Amino acid sequence: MDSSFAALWTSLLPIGRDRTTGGYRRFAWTDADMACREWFRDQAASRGLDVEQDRNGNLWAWWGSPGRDAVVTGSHLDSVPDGGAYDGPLGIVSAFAAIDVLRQRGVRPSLPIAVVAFSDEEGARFGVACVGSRLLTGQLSGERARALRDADGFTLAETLTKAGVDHAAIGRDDDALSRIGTFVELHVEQGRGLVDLDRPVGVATSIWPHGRWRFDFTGEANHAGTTLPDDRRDPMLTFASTVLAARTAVEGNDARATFGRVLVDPNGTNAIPSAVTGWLDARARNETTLDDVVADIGAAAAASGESDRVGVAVTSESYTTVTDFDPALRDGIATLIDHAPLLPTAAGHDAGILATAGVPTAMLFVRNPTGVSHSPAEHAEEADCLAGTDALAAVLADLACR
Ligand code: HGY
Ligand code: MN
Ligand code: MN
Repeated sequence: MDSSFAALWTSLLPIGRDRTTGGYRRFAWTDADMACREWFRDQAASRGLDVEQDRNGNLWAWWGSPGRDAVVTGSHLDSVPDGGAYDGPLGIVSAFAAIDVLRQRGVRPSLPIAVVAFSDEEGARFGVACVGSRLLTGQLSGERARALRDADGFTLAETLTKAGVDHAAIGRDDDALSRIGTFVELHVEQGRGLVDLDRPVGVATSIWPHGRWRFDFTGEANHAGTTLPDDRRDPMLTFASTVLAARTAVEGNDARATFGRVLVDPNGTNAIPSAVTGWLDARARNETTLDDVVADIGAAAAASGESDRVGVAVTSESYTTVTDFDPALRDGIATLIDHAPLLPTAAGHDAGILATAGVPTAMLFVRNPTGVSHSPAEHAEEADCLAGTDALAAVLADLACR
């Protein structure tokens, strides 16, 4: 059976790739993201699928008339800074390729099938992850979303207007939501679970609870050479202690805590900073552990701030509760696709947002030989991607041919 996977994959690969690092910078509503959206429309059009952009900027390509009980598959096209090629796009390329497989086999679904590209899953530009699916399900209000700002000070409202999206209309979309009968997201695995199990494809059991917190450290700018150590109010020092506290807080816990983004003001080599802002990404196997870890880090930051005479303010920017995927759907899918193994993940996904909103949802993972993700080194072998496409095609046929 011919597969269209390679052609789809190759056509998307150059968009938004940085020549120096080889990583992707497909941030929401930038030129690279708009080019990815154009690619999506072209791929849908070449397959005779009708495309619509919903009120929240998510793209849908329909095989069959949009309607209730639709079998929806897809993922996201945006990336983290210098992200890999697979996180997100693999789910969308595999979705189009799976439709091609079904058509080649002469499958005639009785339910509509849709491919969806959710907007701004990574939150790399405006700070909140899964903006498109959170708006769709009402887990993020239009009011809060409109006010989100990027690093250049542009609000999401201004950005949407520039992209031709009516920002006044964003928010929970019951019409779009009520059409989804089932959602299945295929994703590259962001770990080595499938490598250890020696299997190309797996099925998700759950997503760890996770969130993002902004830590603002406020001190006093002063001269790097002439200011005595005891006279300093150095927020970098407090930040550094807090980063170490994050490492300590996860010791012995099934938890992760990462400061991966930092802003320093005024950011001069020979000046003590006046302010440092760091963003904490924290995750854990359960919510009690997550809450304890974040509380420990906050307490450590406050204690260091007191001894350093530095102000500390912690703001929660997003929080996602634990997601347990629909057990019957999950087990049925695993049986259908060659008794694929079941595994949890600590990565967030639009599938988790939909599951939390009550949509029957499942996820397929495709083996990642190194487990590396959110990096240009992220990878999946083509044979495994084809196995993923075949598995997805089998799942879509099973769900849509009732
Ligand atoms: O950050 C995450 O967990 C996901 O990759 N968006
Ligand atoms: Mn990601
Ligand atoms: Mn992803």
